[in-house]
Amino acid sequence: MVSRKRCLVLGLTAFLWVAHAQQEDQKCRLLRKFNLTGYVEAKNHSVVIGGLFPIHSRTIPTDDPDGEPVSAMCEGFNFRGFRWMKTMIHTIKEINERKDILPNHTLGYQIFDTCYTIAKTMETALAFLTGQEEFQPNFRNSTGKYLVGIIGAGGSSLSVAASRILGLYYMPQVGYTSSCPILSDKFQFPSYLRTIPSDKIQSEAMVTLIKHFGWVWVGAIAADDDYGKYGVKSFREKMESSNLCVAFSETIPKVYSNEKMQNAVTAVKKSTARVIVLFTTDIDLSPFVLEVVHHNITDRTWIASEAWITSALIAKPEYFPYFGGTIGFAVPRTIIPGLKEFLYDIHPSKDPNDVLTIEFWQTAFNCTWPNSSVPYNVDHRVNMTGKEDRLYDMSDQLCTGEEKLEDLKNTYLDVSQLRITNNVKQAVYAMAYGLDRLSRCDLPKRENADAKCSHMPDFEPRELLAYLKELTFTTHDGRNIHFDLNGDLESGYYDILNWQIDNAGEIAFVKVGEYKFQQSNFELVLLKNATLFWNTESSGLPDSV
Ligand code: TCR
Repeated sequence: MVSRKRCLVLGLTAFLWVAHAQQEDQKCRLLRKFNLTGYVEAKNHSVVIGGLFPIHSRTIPTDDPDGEPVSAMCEGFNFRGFRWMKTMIHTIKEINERKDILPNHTLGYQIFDTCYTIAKTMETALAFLTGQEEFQPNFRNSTGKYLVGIIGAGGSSLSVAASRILGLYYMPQVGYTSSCPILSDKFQFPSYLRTIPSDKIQSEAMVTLIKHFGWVWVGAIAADDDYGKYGVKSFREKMESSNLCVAFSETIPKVYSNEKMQNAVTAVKKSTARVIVLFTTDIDLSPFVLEVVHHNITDRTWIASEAWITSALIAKPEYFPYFGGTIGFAVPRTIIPGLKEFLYDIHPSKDPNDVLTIEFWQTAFNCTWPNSSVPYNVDHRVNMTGKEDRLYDMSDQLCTGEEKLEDLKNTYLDVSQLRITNNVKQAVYAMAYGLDRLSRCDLPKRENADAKCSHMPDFEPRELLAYLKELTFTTHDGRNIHFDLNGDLESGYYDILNWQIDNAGEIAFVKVGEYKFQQSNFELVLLKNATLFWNTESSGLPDSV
């Protein structure tokens, strides 16, 4: 086992060294210390599950290409990603307390922040497999901790990157939010499964909705990443095969480009299409929203992809004149017993080394934790005017520790829309049920060469993968989860939500229907008594012909 691990390290090092040597003609000197943050609890557990979450939104640009290659620092604390990560820990605790799943084993975890960037995600994947940082439980490490699989890695571009490395070793990876259709390709991503439907289904759902309302001329805007581009690609294909027309197709830049942004805005303004699909995450969408407001673009109906339909970042009352009437898809919502209490059980005084909790506290309460070295909210983002966006600076107000979580109105604590959060929970359960079957030698029905009676915890990653393929289980809220051979959900549904304004002047996500799918069959159901809000002058159904 040890020699195998060493082999892995050397293999990767050699590869990186060659690339480096070609550039600089130096001797074998490859130093790039990983700079990763996260949580680990491995001691006293049989196996370890890895987790990848976007606890920050980006890395801080480093502009010294001649110096040592450095591992970037992160910024932009992401409360939603932090909640997802806490949900993984909560689920593992719950499973460890249950007597009916893995009664003789307990699960540990090793979680990293991806900072929502590909580079950081690659570092984490390498760290998982090679164990470059000694304290980390890696693939097979000397303390006998076994990394059995990874939950994650957040956005599709990140999962694709991680999966290209993890897949080489058939290391099981269960995604909770990466929905890009290419991840279904088992030739490229042999060990990837997910608890979110592929966007192949969502784009089909969008076209079905468009047909239902009689629209034929629809614009499309994508984020400049795998999610946006493949989402719109699949949407276009479905539109074409239904003889409907895509009026324009634009991308929203991820890094500042006024030119690209204006191209997208101009396309919207010039086109006669009144209905526009927006395939992007909320973080990438927000600069575009500001442009829509700035250009006073009203009288459009936006079809939302799942990633922004319930986003607090976009669903603000001040944007309602522009985005009211938005209609789109969301993964099912649930209530997770005990999660709220678990989320509230957080305080920076518990552990002075828990830098993420300190940063959480500082950011949430706009204060600086005494004697902490955690940078507070300096923001190096380049805004759409091309300037560095120093939105916040160190607060000179010290935190007292008496700040009240109850007073916060914060995404982290908002448990009213647990959707992707539930996908995280189910991804952890999938891994646990797979391990449970493996430990009991409950062989999958289909004949599968890799599925055999393996010894827990000492087994190869692909042996667990064999148990995960075509795994079926029932969730805490009675849903049935079944992975097909590509690791995709075989059946499920989306909620169809419509943005309306409630009596308190807040945006309400009103459920107006469902889109159900089962293998290649699907059904669009609009609730009979649902009233839709349309953002048109007449308040009637928009025309887009
Ligand atoms: N799939 C996106 C990422 C994403 C997301 C979200 C991010 C989805 N839903 C909700 C934040 C919040 C759907 C991807 O990249 O595949």
